[in-house]
Amino acid sequence: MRVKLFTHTDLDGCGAAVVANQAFGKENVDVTYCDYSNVDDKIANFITSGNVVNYDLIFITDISVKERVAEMLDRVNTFSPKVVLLDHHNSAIWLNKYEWATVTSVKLVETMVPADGGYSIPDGYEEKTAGTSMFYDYVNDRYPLHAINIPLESFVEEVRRYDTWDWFNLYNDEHAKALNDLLYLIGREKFVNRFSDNPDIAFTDTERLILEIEQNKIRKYIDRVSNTVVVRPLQGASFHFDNVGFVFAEQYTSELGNVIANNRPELDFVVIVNLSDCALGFRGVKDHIDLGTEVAVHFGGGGHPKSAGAKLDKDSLRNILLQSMFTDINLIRRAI
Ligand SMILES: [Mn+2]
Repeated sequence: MRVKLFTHTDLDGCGAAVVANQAFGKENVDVTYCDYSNVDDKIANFITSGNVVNYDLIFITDISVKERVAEMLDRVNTFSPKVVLLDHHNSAIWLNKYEWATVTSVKLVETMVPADGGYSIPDGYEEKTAGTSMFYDYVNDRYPLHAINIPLESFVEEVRRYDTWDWFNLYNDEHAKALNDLLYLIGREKFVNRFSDNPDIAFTDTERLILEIEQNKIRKYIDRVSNTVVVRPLQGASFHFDNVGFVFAEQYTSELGNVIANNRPELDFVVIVNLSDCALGFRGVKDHIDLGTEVAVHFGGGGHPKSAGAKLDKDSLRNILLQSMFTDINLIRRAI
């Protein structure tokens, strides 16, 4: 059985690659990692190259395609039904019109609740889905002999918790967060190989050491950079805030923003200016300020109420530099 997998580049996408390797055997699986910027081209090229005939199954997980490519996939599937797309992003829900696509952000988990009469009645709750968990469920239903595997089940659940933020909102599961850290520290290829060979989520001594070194680096960086916050007013067409904390940083920006916002309650929120990535990050903890719809949109960005972002165009970057002390050498001297 030859399997082609197109999957997202993040932890949830990599988790699907681990599931595929475990279920079908690494030697039978070809993985192509995709971002939203290139997923349509990669899949369209795959189809037009005629490569489709070399595979028995074609999976697309944790990412979706635009209508043009969906139509191409539909033609492939009409000819030979082997395409399966599994995604949990609501923006792709329209793909459900194709029989080969399943897009859902929740699944009903059935539980048994003891009733008064001493017997159990079925009950359930909605659990957030992830690409990896949807793919695992799919494979487990159809190819159970390959897939039943207790460590893999725990791995899948950790990936799901991380991707849906259930790790933070429901479980306070730092291990799930560490799993994501490990991916970015050792790289996608090593990470996928490690968990394909051994899905046990208990970290080895070496992995623990790598994570610990990184944690120390983050702590030192945050200690150093959070001392450089400048408080300024910020005004837009529909908002005015007197105490906004500005900080320049290009690493660990989301951790940094959270720490400053939590430690400095006098600030309305924090703006992390990342000059090398031309990006602005907004972090806050105040319930009455919606950073996504009130503030980030003003900069052409968006996001969530307490965590949002925007891109800085080259002109804005130039303005920041022109208005900064770099234009006045006397200010620099005074600062020194
Ligand atoms: Mn995902």
